[in-house]
Amino acid sequence: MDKDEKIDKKSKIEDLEEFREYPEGKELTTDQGVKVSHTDDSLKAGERGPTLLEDFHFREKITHFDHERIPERIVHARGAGAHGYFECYEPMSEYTMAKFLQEPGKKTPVFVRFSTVAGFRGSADTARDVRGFATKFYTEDGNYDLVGNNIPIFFIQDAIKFPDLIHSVKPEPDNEIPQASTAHDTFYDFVVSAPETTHMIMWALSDRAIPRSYRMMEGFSVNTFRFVNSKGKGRFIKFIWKPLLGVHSLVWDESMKLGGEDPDYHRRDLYDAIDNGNYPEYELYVQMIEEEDEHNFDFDILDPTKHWPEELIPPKKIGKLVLNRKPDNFFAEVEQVAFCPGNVVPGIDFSNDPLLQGRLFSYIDTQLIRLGGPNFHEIPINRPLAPVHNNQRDGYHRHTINTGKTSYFPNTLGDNCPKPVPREEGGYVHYMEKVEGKKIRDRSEKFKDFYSQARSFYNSMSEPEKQHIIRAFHFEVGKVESKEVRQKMVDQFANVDKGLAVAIAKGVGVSPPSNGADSSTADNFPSFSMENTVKNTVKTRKVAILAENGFNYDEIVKVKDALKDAGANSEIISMYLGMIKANNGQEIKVDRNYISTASTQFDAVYVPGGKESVDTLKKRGDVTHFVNEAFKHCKAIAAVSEGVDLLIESDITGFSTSKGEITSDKGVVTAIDNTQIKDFAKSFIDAIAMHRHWNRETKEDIPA
Ligand code: HDE
Repeated sequence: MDKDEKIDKKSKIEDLEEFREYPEGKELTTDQGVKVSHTDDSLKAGERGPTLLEDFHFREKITHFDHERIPERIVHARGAGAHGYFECYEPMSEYTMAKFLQEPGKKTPVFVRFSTVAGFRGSADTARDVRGFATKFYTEDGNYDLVGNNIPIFFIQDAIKFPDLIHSVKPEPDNEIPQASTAHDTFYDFVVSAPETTHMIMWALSDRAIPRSYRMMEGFSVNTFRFVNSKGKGRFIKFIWKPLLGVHSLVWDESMKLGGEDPDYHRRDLYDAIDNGNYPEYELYVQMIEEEDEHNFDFDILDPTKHWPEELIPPKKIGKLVLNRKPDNFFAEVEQVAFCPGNVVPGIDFSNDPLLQGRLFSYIDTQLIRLGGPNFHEIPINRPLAPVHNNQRDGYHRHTINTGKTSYFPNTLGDNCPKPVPREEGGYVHYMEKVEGKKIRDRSEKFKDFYSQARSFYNSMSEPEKQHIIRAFHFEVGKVESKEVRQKMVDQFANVDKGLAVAIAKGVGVSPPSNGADSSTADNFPSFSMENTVKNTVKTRKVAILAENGFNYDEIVKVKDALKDAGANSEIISMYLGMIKANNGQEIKVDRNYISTASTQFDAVYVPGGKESVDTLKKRGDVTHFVNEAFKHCKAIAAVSEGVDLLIESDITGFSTSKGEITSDKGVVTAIDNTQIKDFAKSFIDAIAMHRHWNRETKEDIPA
């Protein structure tokens, strides 16, 4: 088989087949392949006697169990992954020789792992945090890892501070509190002690840090890399993944509740989407800066706390990622996958970004301890599809059986094999950047501007986004016990915007600043705001339909069908699981009851009519809570005929209804009669596509 044929979108899946084990119809054996006759009792000296050492089956079973755990990742411990492929859109040969970016339509297998940073492996998915977005491309030139995050910048400028940052954010060492949360003293103590964190804190306290789904967040390389073409010309680059469904968030109250109601919310969403054939899709963009323009920006392009605004450095769309297969085994694939930003292929190279330089060391170092030795590249999920030949030998868990006598180079006994490959034939040659300078521990002047882009970020936010940021500060800084740290936070963020600092101070019981910056004079970059994202689809959205016996059959079926046609899923919520009967005698299956779900697990709520059904709903506190909460979280809510009475009796305010008309008011869609049910469904779908209706000013007064 020729190489190009081999590395297509399916080949990693096929490569893994050799390692898959299927228990169906199989006999029980020991690890040595000996068939086991009895596994319920250990071998004893008499029925009531001691267990015997010679029971090899017992010893093997217990020993293996005792060693099942490996250390979790020191950061990004909590995650989920999926297989898929990357498809190149257009030839990029002018910029890079990376083979997977040369031909339109060329598909390269990938494995992606999404993660949170701070929480332990068993922590909740929806915690406020940066999300990891790590992609392993199994290219014909070897593995390329794009190990990014869903926020385009980072907290610190130099890798040497990473242990400090992470120690400050992880649970405090005396009591191991809090889990998966930045809202505590040591983290904000670090923030005020290292003001380079300011810009990142603005992003981390924005809605970017509480994504609705892994399928609805961007991915950024964060660090500056380099494209190198076949002529050896280099350009500075950054990568961006953009989700086709747009960038959408949860609201904070919702993400906290989900942490308890469904801690697996994001991984469940990812796997459900793949099961339903709604494959998560993202397009890859690259931003490029010519070497001669390196110094033409207000910020240093090697500074990882600075974003490259799309308005200044327009991203070029170069391909698409599709995730279409769940892992078969979480441990074997998601837990054992080992990413490293240093895994590059010819055509992709590094910059001197000091955060990146440190990362190049850290990832391999951490795999050595986490995966138990230097042969982790042989673990099935990590194995390149490209051939591997070298003189590295032995070590723990070596799989390869190297033949021959020579394991050194140069040699004569082995015809000098394996032989180095010249650049023209695909050998990796590092970019020949000229480097000179004194050995110093310092950073460039532009690195020391900690506030300009933080101001731009704040100035680029819509009003609701600004309010969410202020509330996030109230929550986070409000949890800091040290008044001194709280005061310092206010003083530090006065450098971003005085109004912001005054608002923070009010919420956290410290003095407002007397001076401060005016962010409205800073640059405004619409690309920073999630307000300007895709809002024209309801694909994969989940709608809760609240119904009891006596519901109006047509009002459910027609709306359900319209939602399905638009690509959304709906579920019937009722008091009890089983079937409920419509007012025309037809039955419908209940998907969830109020105990097993909550409004937080849906994007929208629909209340159909049917007098008996609505009369039952109106009597129930958990139903009123359901609609109140959906309203508070700014979700689309629809009700038709008697269903409207439920909304009127709830705490939802600020919407109008009028007989004979379909009214859509801040995402509340109502129709007092059902004569135009199709148009009603259309208005509801439009309201869901908006994602959230942030303009519900009164939502904070809603008791839910
Ligand atoms: Fe990581 N990071 N990181 N990081 N990182 C790890 O590697 C590190 C940074 C990122 O799903 C670790 O295999 C240092 C930035 C992701 O398996 C570790 C520095 C970005 C993942 C490590 C950074 C990332 C990691 C822990 C400062 C965005 C999860 C386990 C210089 C571009 C990968 C592991 C997965 C994981 C070190 C900063 C992304 C300890 C020293 C910036 C997505 O090696």
